[in-house]
Amino acid sequence: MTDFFKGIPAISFEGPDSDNDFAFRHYDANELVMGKPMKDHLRFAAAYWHSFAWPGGDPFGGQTFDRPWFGDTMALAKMKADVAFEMFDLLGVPFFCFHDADVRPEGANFAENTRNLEEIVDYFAGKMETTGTKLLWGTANLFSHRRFMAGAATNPDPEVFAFSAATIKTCMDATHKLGGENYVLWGGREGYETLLNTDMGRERRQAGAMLQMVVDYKHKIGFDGAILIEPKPQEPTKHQYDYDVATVYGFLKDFGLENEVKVNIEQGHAILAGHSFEHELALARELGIFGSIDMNRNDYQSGWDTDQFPNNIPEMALAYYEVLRAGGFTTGGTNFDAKLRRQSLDAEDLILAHVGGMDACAAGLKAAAAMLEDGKLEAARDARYAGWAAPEGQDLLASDLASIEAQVRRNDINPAPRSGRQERLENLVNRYL
Ligand code: XLS
Ligand code: NI
Ligand code: NI
Repeated sequence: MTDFFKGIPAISFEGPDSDNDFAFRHYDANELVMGKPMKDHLRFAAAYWHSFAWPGGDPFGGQTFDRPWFGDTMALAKMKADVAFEMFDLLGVPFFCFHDADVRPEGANFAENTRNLEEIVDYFAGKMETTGTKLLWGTANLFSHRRFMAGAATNPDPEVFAFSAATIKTCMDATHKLGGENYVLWGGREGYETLLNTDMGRERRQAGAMLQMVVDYKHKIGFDGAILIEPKPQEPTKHQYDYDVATVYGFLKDFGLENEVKVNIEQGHAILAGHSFEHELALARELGIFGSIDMNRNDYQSGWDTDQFPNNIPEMALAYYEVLRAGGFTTGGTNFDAKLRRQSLDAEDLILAHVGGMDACAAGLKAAAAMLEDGKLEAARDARYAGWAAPEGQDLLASDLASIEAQVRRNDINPAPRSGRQERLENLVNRYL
């Protein structure tokens, strides 16, 4: 045991009337929701990078957090792992997620990076074995080091492409070895700052080739988790190629990979793209590429990714409603891609941020399940499209313009507009919260 979380109790469920800050009010891991334990619906994961690697900087100032494991040695990397697994245990989160650069010191070259990663992977394996914590996904950080300033797969320099491909391979190996359930590709700096120096067609083809290699390698090593792309519209580059779910789908279709790759959808990225979280989730479901979620909350006034812990239960209910309508998670889960505010210095801030986030997810999930089980929303939606269930409706889609014209004349079709009843449905949703 380290003494980082000294004095902080393991968090348990005490119910909505509890007065204890260090308790769950809504998240009761084994409570059945639609016949399934909440923990299996939500599949919570903690994000290593925000909780243990981020120093609390912003564009105007550097480190505010003073963590005993900050520094670039293997011994400190192991201390960081000790603390991280203590947090997973205190919270009872079943999963975690990491980038290579979060968990190992940066080496002098590729070989040293890999050695460091492998040593930490073995260390993780021991901890996962004793604590039962599992890996939701691994990923490669191909955006922080200066070599990646112009992108990884989409870099103008083939040597950076090679370094990136090799790094992805080592991170896929690490994820596979640790029994990870997914491998994520967030397009760090895969985008551009100015078209004046950018060959967009070439960069897209490079990204397509890299993704194909990732899929080929997955099959080669027998990794049966999902490969997930995480869309984001801007930041760090002015324009990111994986703008949103629709853009990613177009890219996958272009390279024939739509049956091989799914998406990891992040709340804050959806907002930055000018969508709602539920829009992105629903679209991914309809396109058959829904995979996993990065749960956080973006500031609606800022133009960057604020990665706050989620706490807006009505919004989260709408998100989990779409997740449930997708049939829930298979390999995916709810990863808290969320960080403390930089003034939240204390160890207990880190715990309470997750407690609140987990509780808000649980409350949202329960409301979403009630929305679905009650059936009123589904019935209202079905009723709105009822005309399409009739044979005349079905035949239309297989018809042609000239026949339809004749039909409209013959039957004197003269449609009468009907209310969309939006306010009624919004009022209904509020009753489940
Ligand atoms: C950054 C992304 C990142 C990914 C993993 O905005 O959300 O944290 O989830 O690389
Ligand atoms: Ni993310
Ligand atoms: Ni993000």
